[in-house]
Amino acid sequence: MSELRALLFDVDGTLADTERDGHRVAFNRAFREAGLDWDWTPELYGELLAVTGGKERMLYYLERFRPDWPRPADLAGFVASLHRAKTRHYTDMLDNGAIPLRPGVARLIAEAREAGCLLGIATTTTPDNVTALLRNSLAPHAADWFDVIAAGDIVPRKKPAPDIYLWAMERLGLQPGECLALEDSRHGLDAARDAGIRAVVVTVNGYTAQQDLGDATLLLDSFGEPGSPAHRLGGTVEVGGQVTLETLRAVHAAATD
Ligand code: XBP
Ligand code: MG
Repeated sequence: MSELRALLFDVDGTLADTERDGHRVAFNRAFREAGLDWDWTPELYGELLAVTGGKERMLYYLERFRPDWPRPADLAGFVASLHRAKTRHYTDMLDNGAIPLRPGVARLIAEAREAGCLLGIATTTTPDNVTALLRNSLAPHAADWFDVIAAGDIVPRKKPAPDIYLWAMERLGLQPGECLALEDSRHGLDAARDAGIRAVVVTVNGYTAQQDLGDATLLLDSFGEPGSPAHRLGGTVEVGGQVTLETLRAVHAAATD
């Protein structure tokens, strides 16, 4: 069995609950600014999360919900420019009042750093969004704590494709059996598993709680903090209220032996 060398974190939904009150709001601000009548309610946004990536999600919205909306000649260019505005609104929101990290995230990252475990990010979101979240919600130079930040368009196919995990592991020079992924959704779990990573911890949130995630190595409602314990929803590894590095080593052993 390989040693656990790296923790690979998803961002949206895993590090922080960014979708409903962060990304969704930023999309709507960009739409209003562009004079569009598009309005993504929390419920509609839940359906749109079927597609990862902001540009891809806008195209999916048009295709599925606005078939009659008159397309501009350069639709891809139009969507790319809307998406740049959305990223500006999103990073402004983070700079002006951070979205908090989910319980236990900062504690777990600190423990992993202390132990010399490598840290990576594997996300479909835009790189600027990742650094804005880390800077505002974790620490001013927290992006430097990560040995690899794999994000957004650096790979052609976003999750559930495994590409972003494969890219991150190649950069780290690690094999899938040396890594553990931390995710919040079915798409994320599929991406990690198809990249060969057996050890996957999933912490669900409002948008993913109803998904079928029973094959995660450990399924939880959060990583847990003192006074706000984690509850195990699936998997056999003991959690004891808080996910620690010891818990993750046990998850890795259970998944890879
Ligand atoms: C979440 C996503 C992202 C964000 C929006 O990915 O699918 O597209 O919703 O970000 P993950 P962008 O959970 O893998 O972090 O608009 O920058 O794509
Ligand atoms: Mg996610």
